[in-house]
Amino acid sequence: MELMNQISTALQAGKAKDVKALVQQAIDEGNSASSILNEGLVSGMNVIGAKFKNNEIYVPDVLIAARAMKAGTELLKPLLKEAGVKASGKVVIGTVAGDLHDIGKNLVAMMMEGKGMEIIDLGCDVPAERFVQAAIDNDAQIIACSALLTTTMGEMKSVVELAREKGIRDKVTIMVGGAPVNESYCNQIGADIYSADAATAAEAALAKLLA
Ligand code: B1M
Repeated sequence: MELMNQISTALQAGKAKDVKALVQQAIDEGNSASSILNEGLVSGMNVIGAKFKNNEIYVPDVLIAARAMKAGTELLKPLLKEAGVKASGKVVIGTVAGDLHDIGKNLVAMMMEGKGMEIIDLGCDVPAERFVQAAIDNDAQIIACSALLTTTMGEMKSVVELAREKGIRDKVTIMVGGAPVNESYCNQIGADIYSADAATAAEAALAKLLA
């Protein structure tokens, strides 16, 4: 637990090198990737989020913490690629237009990849047209949209509507997630699957591909 607190504290201080070393230590000591992720990295990022909300810290501080988070998650990437049931299938993933938050989206992509899916990662600030065109071009079975802002989550509805207009709605499963999104919003916009976290999203995608 002490080590997890150290990871969280180093992340809050934006010390990417320390985060990397501590995460490596935690791996070497046999901690599971999910406990390092949730009790160390995500818990540190939650503190950053609360301070940001209260105007105790500002965008550059958050960016530095985000960079430290990435340094840690990179090391966890191979470990999150669990053994077990895998499915082949293509997933187009991105953070919606106007939204630059990509940490959660990267985790979802990482975990889906770990379950054997081919990931077409469009990055962040992705307009509906790019999601839909990439799904058509790659013959993808799933479009996965992430949004972290209440002001951008509406873009997910545009993806659903455009998929319908372009005639691929019945061929593609549209998954949504991110802090302001919930099950009822998913239903409201006519998307198919809402997941609260990256592991659940990967499970749900796997179940869909195997169905
Ligand atoms: Co921003 N930001 N931010 N930010 N930022 C939030 C989201 C905010 C809640 C902070 C706060 O006020 N407490 C707030 C949003 C308020 C709202 O709309 N409700 C906010 C704001 C306001 C802003 C700006 C507008 C600030 C400003 O400029 N005034 C600005 C917007 C920029 C833009 O996008 N256009 C902004 C900027 C930034 C940074 C660039 C500095 C940076 C992002 C860096 C990056 O991502 N590369 C940043 C960060 C880091 C945050 C917080 C602190 C952390 C987000 C994060 O990475 N969490 C965040 C506060 C918070 O969340 N505590 C905040 C860790 C990550 C693992 O969790 O992304 O939620 P999350 O992903 C989860 C689940 O949501 C889920 O799985 C993951 C866990 O397993 N999930 C999915 C995510 N996508 C999914 C998709 C799925 C399924 C599950 O299926 C497809």
